[in-house]
Amino acid sequence: MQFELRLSVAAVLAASAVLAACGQKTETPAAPAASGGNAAAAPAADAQVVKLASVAPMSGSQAHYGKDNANGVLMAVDDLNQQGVTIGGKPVRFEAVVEDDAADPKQGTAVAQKLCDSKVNGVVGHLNSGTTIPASKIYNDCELPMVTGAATNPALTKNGYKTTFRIIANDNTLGAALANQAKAFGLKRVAVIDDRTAYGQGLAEVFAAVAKQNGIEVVSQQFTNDKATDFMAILTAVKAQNPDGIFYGGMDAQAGPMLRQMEQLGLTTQKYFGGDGICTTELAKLSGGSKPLLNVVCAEGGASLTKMPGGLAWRERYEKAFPGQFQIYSPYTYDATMLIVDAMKRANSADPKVYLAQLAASDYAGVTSKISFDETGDMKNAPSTLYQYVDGKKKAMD
Ligand code: ABU
Repeated sequence: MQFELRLSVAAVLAASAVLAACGQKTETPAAPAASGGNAAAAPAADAQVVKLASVAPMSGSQAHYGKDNANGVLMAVDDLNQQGVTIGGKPVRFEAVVEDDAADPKQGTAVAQKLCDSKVNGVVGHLNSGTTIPASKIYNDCELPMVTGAATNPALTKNGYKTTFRIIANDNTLGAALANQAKAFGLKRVAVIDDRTAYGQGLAEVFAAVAKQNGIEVVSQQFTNDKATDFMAILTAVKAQNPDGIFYGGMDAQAGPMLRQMEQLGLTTQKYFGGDGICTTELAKLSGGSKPLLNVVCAEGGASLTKMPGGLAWRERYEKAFPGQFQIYSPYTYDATMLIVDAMKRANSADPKVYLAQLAASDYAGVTSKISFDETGDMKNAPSTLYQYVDGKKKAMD
């Protein structure tokens, strides 16, 4: 399913019901919500239009991540329109363009080409490393900057593309942090499972390599895929090796049912490690209150909300605008949107070819962190945080 939205925060709430009902493109008039309804500051109807795209899975089992990502962009666009931004001396009206790549690499490249052809001014996305890496070539070819706040495979920034930026820590950091925590727990034998995606496989390889360096034996390696829901066979094979920890490289749509099936097999004492892909609000629901949720340790490539410069106040505003929809990446997609516009302002231009140099030179104080980039487009000094689930809620370990 592909669709496109150009609307403000409140409008997307109304639109989502329409989308769910008929799966069609929809457009809805602006109606500020996240800003507190300060309509007086809204830009003139004849202002220059600057289009900012959010690309993520908006359909399928990962739609909850995509919705959260899009919400971050919508909230930023609403805030910008309330601020009354001028670029190159002209007032600007920002529009969010929400695209669905369905977590599918082919659909991801098709969407990227569509955004190049339709001449949007900047891209926030994609979410999955498996879609972001191939899409990054297309954006580079059409000189359209993309900033991801979710895709963590280190390879994303290794192609020399000047248009590719990431504002969270990558999987080298996350995999190592998890393997070091396994050592700190005193674990000796771990099983490693991954979903064979660019993200899941890459993260599992980092975890396994650092675990081995830490003197931990990898006693079983198993593979699944990002559509699977039945893990009984691989968990039975894992159980036979008697591990004291299980690592899963993949997303929450698989990790949730896997935790339930671990309980059914009596795998209730093993620590369960995963990256940011499982570190969501949704994991608690998907695991159905099973005991192994208490054993989860997941790593995220940023500071906890309490340690983010503007985290808690921002989170409160998000909850008002999008009740019950917070997952994980929306603070980053919010900052990515603001970061792109900050570069436009400093360049006095919304032309991607003109503001790109300013984006690369960013030194931006965001809600999540101070953001600047190394020469590859990766964030400098990106923090990371380990979490556990307490009473069904994600809680930072430090
Ligand atoms: N970073 C986890 C989920 C997105 C991805 O990298 O595939």
